[in-house]
Amino acid sequence: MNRLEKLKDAIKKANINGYLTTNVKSIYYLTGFMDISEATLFLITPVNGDAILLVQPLSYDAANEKAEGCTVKNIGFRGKILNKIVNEIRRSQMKSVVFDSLSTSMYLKLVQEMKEVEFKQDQDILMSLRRQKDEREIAFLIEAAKLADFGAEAGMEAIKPRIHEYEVAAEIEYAMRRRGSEGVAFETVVASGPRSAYPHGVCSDRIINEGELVVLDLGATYLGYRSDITRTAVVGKPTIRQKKIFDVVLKAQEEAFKSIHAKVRASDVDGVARKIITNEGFSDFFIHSLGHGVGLDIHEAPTLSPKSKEILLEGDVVTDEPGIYIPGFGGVRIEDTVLIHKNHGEKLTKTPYSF
Ligand SMILES: [Mn+2]
Repeated sequence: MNRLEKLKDAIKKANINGYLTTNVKSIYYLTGFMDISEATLFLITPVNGDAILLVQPLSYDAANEKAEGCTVKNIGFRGKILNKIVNEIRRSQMKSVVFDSLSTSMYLKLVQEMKEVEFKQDQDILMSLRRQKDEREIAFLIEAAKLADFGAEAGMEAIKPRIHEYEVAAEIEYAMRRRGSEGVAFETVVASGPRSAYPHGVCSDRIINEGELVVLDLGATYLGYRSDITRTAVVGKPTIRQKKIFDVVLKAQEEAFKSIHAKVRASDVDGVARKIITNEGFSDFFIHSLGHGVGLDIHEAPTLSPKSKEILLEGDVVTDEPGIYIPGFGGVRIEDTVLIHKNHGEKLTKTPYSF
């Protein structure tokens, strides 16, 4: 069954007549056509009948060439998107439509225009299809992870006293780009000294000094698929306290990794890392979830957190990224992108954890 058929099957089971998405990544997932601008693309998938991809004139030729399994229709330069969507929904006689994301104004207009149709919002139907990757997707994710390794290695090599954080970020991004990354998977993080205690510290014009912790968090993109890796370095020789924190985070990361396999609870994997960090007295300083799914989006299902209700499945790709962040002192995070197999996890990112 192809992906559009699987989606139809899922909406049919939920007793819904059609699916409407504007999400560019979901449209790429379903049709193979990637556009850059959201809200100019609408994929309407009736349970009975062909999917219709409505595109702006500037995307029409590319969509026609790339999109598979659907009919591509041009909205037209002066065409009204709303009218086109209404026409398609009426033509296929849908009485209930699920959408994942619509602008508030578009939603209100649709509800106003078609009082006879029930519109419901749901992210899970499609995301639960997207989370388990097939062989082709896994090949792309492996490539994205390899590119991230090039970036991480370049970043580790670039770190030295008196260099700016942004210079390290430039080396990371250049190394990935010149080996084929389509762009960063997310804003590159180079966070040094006290800034390393900010988990989402992006990168600044700060100058890195001898003896400081430096957190590098980065990812590449390959054919739309993303990777995510974090390494922490120290400039020169680590202090006893820096080394202690590094060792605790590394142990938490490795033990959590060993606990990963299909059918384990995502919250249990988080628990393995959290227990190690808690037993060492750092529980107040591990201030985020252990990990998240990675695919066309950098954050997608499943989530590895204490509150997660999800069970890991074969083909899930998730991050394993514990951290300890001490305000004013600095932080350590170590992260790999991990593919879930039946009986074990497989690290897709492989840069050594040197410290
Ligand atoms: Mn991450």
